[in-house]
Amino acid sequence: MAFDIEMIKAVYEKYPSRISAARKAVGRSLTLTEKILYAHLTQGEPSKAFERGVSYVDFNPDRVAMQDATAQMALLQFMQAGRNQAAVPSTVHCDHLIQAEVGATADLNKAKDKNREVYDFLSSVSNKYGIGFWKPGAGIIHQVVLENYAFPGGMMIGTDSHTPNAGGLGMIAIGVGGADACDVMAGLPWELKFPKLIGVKLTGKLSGWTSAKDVILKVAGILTVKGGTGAVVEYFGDGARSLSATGKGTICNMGAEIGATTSIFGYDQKSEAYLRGTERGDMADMANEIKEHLTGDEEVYNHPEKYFDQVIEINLSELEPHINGPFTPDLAWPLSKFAAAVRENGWPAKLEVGLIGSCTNSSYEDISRAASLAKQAVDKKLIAKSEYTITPGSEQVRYTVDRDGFLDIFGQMGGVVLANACGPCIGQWARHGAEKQEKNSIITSFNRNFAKRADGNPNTHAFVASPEIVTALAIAGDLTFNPIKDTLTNEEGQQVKLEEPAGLELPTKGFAVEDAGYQAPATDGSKVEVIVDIKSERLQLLEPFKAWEGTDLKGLKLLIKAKGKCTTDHISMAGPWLRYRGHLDNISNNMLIGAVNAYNGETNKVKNQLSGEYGEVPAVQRQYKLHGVGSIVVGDENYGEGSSREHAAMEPRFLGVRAILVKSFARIHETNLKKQGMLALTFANASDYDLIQEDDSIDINGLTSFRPGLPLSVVLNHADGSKHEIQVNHTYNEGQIEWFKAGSALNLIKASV
Ligand code: MIC
Ligand code: SF4
Repeated sequence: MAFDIEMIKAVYEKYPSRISAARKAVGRSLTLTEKILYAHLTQGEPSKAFERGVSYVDFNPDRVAMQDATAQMALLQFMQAGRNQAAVPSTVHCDHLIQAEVGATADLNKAKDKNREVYDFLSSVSNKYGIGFWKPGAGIIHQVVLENYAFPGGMMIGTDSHTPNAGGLGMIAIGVGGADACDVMAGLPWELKFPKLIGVKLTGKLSGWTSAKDVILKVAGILTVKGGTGAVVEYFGDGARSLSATGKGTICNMGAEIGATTSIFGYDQKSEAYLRGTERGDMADMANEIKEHLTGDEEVYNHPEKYFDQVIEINLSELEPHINGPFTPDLAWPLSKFAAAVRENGWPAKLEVGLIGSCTNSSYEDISRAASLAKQAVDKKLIAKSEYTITPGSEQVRYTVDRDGFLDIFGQMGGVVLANACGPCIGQWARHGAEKQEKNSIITSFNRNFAKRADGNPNTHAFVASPEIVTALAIAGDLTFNPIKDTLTNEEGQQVKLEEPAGLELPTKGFAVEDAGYQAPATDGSKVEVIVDIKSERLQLLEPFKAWEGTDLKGLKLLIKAKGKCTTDHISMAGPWLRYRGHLDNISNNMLIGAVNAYNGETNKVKNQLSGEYGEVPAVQRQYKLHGVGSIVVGDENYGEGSSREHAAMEPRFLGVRAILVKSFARIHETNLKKQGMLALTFANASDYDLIQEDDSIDINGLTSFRPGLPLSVVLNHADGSKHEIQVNHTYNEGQIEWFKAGSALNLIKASV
């Protein structure tokens, strides 16, 4: 990819002068995160230190990556932006829409047929605007990016929350909504609140059953699902240097689960080996020339407490394998404590399915280590008790592990190889019997395990672990099995023990692939036509949202007060709804259907204040819209956690919700709301959440003097005639207030053409 080499050269040329200017401006040594951020400032030479967690700063990312389920909306917006070409190298990856049912080939063919309209749209729109297109079957966005595009010291945004996977190769890679991607492709700077910095010092070395996944499972347990909000997690130390590049990718990938803006490792010999192993020796040579800039300053790593806002230390030699779950990725259990937890909590001990792979854990190393266990099972005459599936992350990995015999070993153990795609990780799983909603357990090497996510069954207890642990437990068919100490009975009635897994970081014979599945865009796309059928139920051209009416908002009806966890999966469920990701009207029928109503503890059942009757959330909201009545959604902590999908922000906007008022937001979701011209507000006093009543009509005052840093006031008009006035905060800067006024950020871009 010659174009990339030129781009990377240009980035690297700026490094020495920018870094020394930054060091001078800041007057101290620099972390790696700061170096990369300073090297990508739009304003040129850095002239001052930014206040972490406070200052909004403009950056020029080097790349944009989009996956099919979010690219549709991103590109529908980009089509409105009035540009001829994407301003920075960009790619689209078809990975989310392939449903796992029987196995790779059949599932992929079925998906190509079922999703033809969407693939044709994405392929032609990419072709038109100079965007690289990775066809269905090519692999999962983050793995394909790691193998082809990620480079040390680069900066990328991607319309998927696990974009930070590229941090494994030393790139600042951040998950965003489609509207942000649209801005960057339109040539505008990309804005980010200057992040806080969490340093994780890794000492020692992994061994035995422990793998890179356990580092992030442990960190998730320490920091919880909101502990990384607004922060970049930077890993360093001898232990960091001992991890493979793909292992580092796993850790950075799953950093999304602690809400981190991104995670990163410095450039080292393992990164170099991975670049050379993926036929990018020229990039490795270039990186070597400026390698002191591609890692944090020594002084920083010697005295991390002086440079990071928080420091965590983990000794890899003492780290135990972990299993996290159920229902949340931060409920971390060391393996030695897990069996007791299963018994005490009454989780189903019988393991129905073990699933390995996904964007998080599908490297050559992961697959070879898991295969070493599968081989033992076959050799020791153990029959795997659970169903077992393997999702390779890319066609290159799949082809190579097939060539090296690993897929065959999995087959002998009874494993089923699924397409190179997201599949069960995002509810694209035709799991037979799931509709019966039986209580059951599954374990995956994926990253998220929110309720209903994999198979739509709220009673599926999903746990997350390394591919090695998933494989061992699938062989045992039992969640309480501890492969480090327990034995299993084989077909011949003998007690056998699994030896520690073993594998290779990179294939000794190198990677191979016949057709990686890439389609380069036309050099001149001006003649390429993009067709969207107006009768389509899957694609719909966007209509601009209305500008703000210039007054305070009075009499908003409370649509729902959501209680507890309200992730983007609760706000805009994936699985069967992925089908409508390009059709705003149709997908809006899933709005908030998974959120728990604080007044009755039920999902998708809220009071319609116009009729007094209870109805489904989208239906009630459509009634408000029909009657021209605005509404408001109230939520709890970390509202909008999880995915980058901007549908979770666009749906309420489209259906006429005017504000989302919560205790706290997850970063991507808050930005998505702002971009779409919605009011994203937080309670100044979290306990005011309790004052909101089911029949409230709510006023938002202060909008005519809406200013950065100035709280707004909210009046709760209760049904009995009493009132409460409360203060609410916001984080809008000047520019973002303009988005609100214009009705959306896109309306402003259009106006600027
Ligand atoms: C996810 O893992 O939740 C997804 C599906 O990849 C999402 C993107 C989407 O909803 O399309 C994400 O992580 O951003
Ligand atoms: Fe796909 Fe799952 Fe990765 Fe999201 S987390 S990109 S759904 S494999």
